[in-house]
Order: sequence, then structure tokens, then C-alpha cells
Amino acid sequence: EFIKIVVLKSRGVSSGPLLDFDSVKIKTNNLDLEFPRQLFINNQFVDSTNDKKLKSIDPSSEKLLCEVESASRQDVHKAVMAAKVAFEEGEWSKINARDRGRLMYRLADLMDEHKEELATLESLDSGAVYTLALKTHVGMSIDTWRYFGGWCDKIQGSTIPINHARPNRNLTFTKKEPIGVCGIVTPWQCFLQQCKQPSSKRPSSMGNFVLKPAQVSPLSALKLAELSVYAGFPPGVINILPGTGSVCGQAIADHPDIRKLGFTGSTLIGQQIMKSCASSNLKRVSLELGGKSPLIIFSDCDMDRAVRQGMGGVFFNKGENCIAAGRLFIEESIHDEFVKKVVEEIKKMVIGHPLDRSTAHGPQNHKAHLDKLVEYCDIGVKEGATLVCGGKRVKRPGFFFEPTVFTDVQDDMYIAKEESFGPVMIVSKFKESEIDDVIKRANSTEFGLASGVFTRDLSKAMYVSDRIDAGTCFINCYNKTDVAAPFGGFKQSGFGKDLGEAALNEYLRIKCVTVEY
Ligand code: TAP
Repeated sequence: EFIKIVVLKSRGVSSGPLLDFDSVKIKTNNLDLEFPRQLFINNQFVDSTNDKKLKSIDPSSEKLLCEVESASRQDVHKAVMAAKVAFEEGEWSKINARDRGRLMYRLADLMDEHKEELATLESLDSGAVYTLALKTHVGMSIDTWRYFGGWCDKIQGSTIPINHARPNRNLTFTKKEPIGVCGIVTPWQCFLQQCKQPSSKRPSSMGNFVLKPAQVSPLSALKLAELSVYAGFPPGVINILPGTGSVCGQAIADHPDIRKLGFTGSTLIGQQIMKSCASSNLKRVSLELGGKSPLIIFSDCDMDRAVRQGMGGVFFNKGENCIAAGRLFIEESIHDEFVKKVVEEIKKMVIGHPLDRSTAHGPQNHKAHLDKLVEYCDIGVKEGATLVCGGKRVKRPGFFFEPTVFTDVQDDMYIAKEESFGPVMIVSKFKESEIDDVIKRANSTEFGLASGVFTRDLSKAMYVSDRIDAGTCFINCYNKTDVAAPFGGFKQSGFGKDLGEAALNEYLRIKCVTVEY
């Protein structure tokens, strides 16, 4: 299939290169969706050098959406070489900072124009509820490209007063340089929401990248690649390689010409990747890993707000959310009322097709994940926690899992310690006013991604936020992330900040220059 300049013009892009690719066409959500299914290397969609294919399954029907090319080690090498040439001698190496920013704005504008298509793809490929995908996954991704586009001409060094030996004088200054070719490996939970974080920082710091989306949800990444060509990104800056972790992901971690790897995924694979980055070429790495974020709810909270936000903390995006509230600690006197209200609200949640506008709860991303959730809940029951509702698959086609609540969860139980990454609320009590004890319990996890506290007493809230061992603390809110605010975990939830000014430094290196005169 051809996407012709005529089509570009009709989309409001006055000029643009001709782009050839095998497209998949689907009529859905009142749209004629058309998207690529091949590897994107050097601004071209190409077949893989092996004949392996990934199967993209619609989680709400369990039917095959399409087959996607799966990158080999050789393909990774080809993409890295294209990125290297672009970085060292291509158009990208010559472009000035403000024009780089303009390209990023242009891509953000195109994503805005195509947001319905992008959100529909996220829904089809990952099961995200459409309205959420539109506002959060796509919306925040657009914001992030704009935010980091704005940084392009504001990345500055400093001048430093060093000692000089008279009569000579010295001037020392620093420059912030791009690291070079970067690798990005993302998990299956909503690509655009993931990609907002790492990919948009690289162009602002002039780095370019080779990105592997998760094998089970690669479609919106490929659509983004298509749009990047229309936006005018030069060849080699953005390369997107669907593939498996063991082949494509590992080849990125091992590649000697990649200087930095931004990984988002599980702690287990993060550890493995860090080893590969060290032994290949000591590439820098930032890791956004798993979490089991505590949410502490005191009896003096605004109850309705705590219920609403606490439910959002757990059930947002069917629990497939790295900062999901993995464990709720509720003060004893309000515990029963809180749980009762949550169960009432769960009964009102519409479980359905993610493209249906009334749906609040869509299917889990893929079958293996659904099976793990069933197993997770079985373990909870066997351990003696009280299953208040849910805990099983919804009786309908698709990977739907019931919103679930466990109470009486003891600190040593598996479900108190391990992340479910699904719609499972884990509730434990704490005794009146035992604030230090509940903080200790909340901190007794190797994860440290996010946390939350609900109370009307601001001093108490600040006391908790000072002592909680997590990279993010929400007070009287949850999931309130923003492109301008730094985001990232402590302990085994990883290191390196995403979003905000702090994120830029992850992709820059500082050169120090000293002049004598
Ligand atoms: P993982 O199984 O760790 O996979 C993440 C990515 O790594 C996938 O693209 C995977 O490829 C790839 N991979 C697997 N083995 C690899 C290897 N040897 N070398 C290089 N890449 C490899 O995680 P997941 O199940 O997709 O995602 C869920 C996890 O991600 C949860 O723990 C969640 O908390 C975490 N997460 C964290 C955050 C933040 S911001 N901290 C955000 C979202 C998710 P495949 O395509 O083959 O799977």
C-alpha cells in the first residue's frame, strides 16, 4: 500500500516525503484505520531479515489483528548504524537546537491531528479504554513531545571560577552534549504512555534512538514512526523495531554503539539488562521498574475523595499502571466503611469493549497476564486473605478480569509483597494513630516507585511524605503525574528520572573546557 503526498496534503501537511509501507487497514470506531506492520529503520518501513512474525491479538475479542515483523539481531545492527550515521554526519548532526524543537512540536501537532487513530490503536492493541487512551495515553504523550521540544534551545552549561596562576587567567565552562545513540525498551502497558517518557527526551538532547516496543503491543509505536516522517524528522533519528525481548531487546542491550539504554519493565529483566549494559560497553542505563506502592488512608480523610482516588489508584487502566496503589493501609475505624463504599462503586463499573464510550473497565493486555492474575488471586485466597469481590475471569470472550478486593491481608503474604499489575485492591488495616508503625510497614518493600496519603491534617501528610521511601508521594490525590514533574523510583523500582527538567540529564553528558589567556 502507498501513502501518497496527496494523502499528506489532505492531512494538512503541505510537503513531505513519499512513504511506502505494507499497511494494515481496519474499519473501526467510525474510522478507517491504516497503520504500518514492518520495522522502521532510517525512515523506511522494511521487512525483517528473518521470517519471524509477531502476532498482535485484540484482547477484547482474542482475535488476530495482524502480523508484525519481528526484528533480528542483524536488524538491530542495521538500525543502530543508521542512527550512528545520523548522529555523527547526517542532517541531525547539523540541525540547530531551535529547529530541533520545531520538529518535535510538529510531531506533537500531527499526533494531535491523528489522536483518534492513535487512541483507537492503543485500545485495540492493549485493551485501554478509548476515552482514557485519548486523554491520558495519547494526550500526555503529545504534551511530553511539546514540553521537551521547548527545552531544545534551553539546554545550557555554566562558567566556573577556577584558580589561576598569575599572571595567567583562566575561563572554565561546561557544555551539555548529547550522549549519542540511545536504546529504548518498553513494556506492554500502553506504548504511547511509555514512549512519552523516554523517547521525547532524546531528540531534545539531540540524541537519537532505536526503540523496541513490547512484542504484544507494537502498533501505536509504528504509527508514531509513520507520523515522524511526515513531521520531517531526518532518517536515522527515530528507529522502531518490534521484536522479542530475548532477541531484539537483548541485541539493543548488547550493542557496542549504543551509549545509553532507557529500560521500562520488570525488576527481573532490569537486572539482567544492567548486566548486559555493563559487560558490552559500560553503556549508561536508566531503569523504570516494578512497584508495590503503598497508599495510607487516615480516618480524618475526606472519605468520598479517598474512595474515588483510591479506586483510581488501583483500577486505572485495569491496574496495568506502574504506579498503581499496590497496597492500601486503612485506619481501623474507617476500614469497614471504606471497603463497603469501594464494593458499591465496583458494582457500578461497566466492564466492556474498550471502544465503547460507557466502558470503565476493559480487558487485560494479553492472555499470559490474565492467567497470572488468576494465579495471583488464588494464592491470596490460599494464604487466608478475605476475597471480598472479584478474583476471576469475566465470563465473556476477551481477557477480562473482575475488579477485585482483598481484605485482611497480612504483611508476610505474597499478595502483600508482590505486584499484581492488575485490578486487584489489597487492603490491610492499621491501628488508630500508629503512624510510625504504618510508615514502617509501608516502607518494608524493596520497591519504591510511588506512594500516597489521605488525611485532612497537612502536618501528618507532610510527616508521611518526609519518611516514605518512594520517588513519588501523592497527598490527597493519586496518579497525578505531569510532564513537568520528575518521575522515577527508588530502591528496586529503578533509577533515573523520567519527565521534568531532571530527565534531560539522563540523556546528556557534560564536557568541561578550560581556556588559559
Ligand atoms: P518485562 O517482562 O520486564 O518486559 C519489558 C520489556 O523488556 C519488553 O519489551 C520485553 O520484551 C523486554 N525484554 C525481555 N527480556 C529482555 C532482554 N533479555 N533484554 C532486553 N529486553 C528484554 O515487563 P512487562 O511484563 O512487559 O511489563 C510489566 C512490568 O513493567 C511491571 O513490573 C511494571 O511495574 C513495569 N513498569 C514500570 C514502569 C515504570 S515507569 N517504572 C512503567 C510501566 C511498567 P518482550 O516484548 O519479549 O516482552
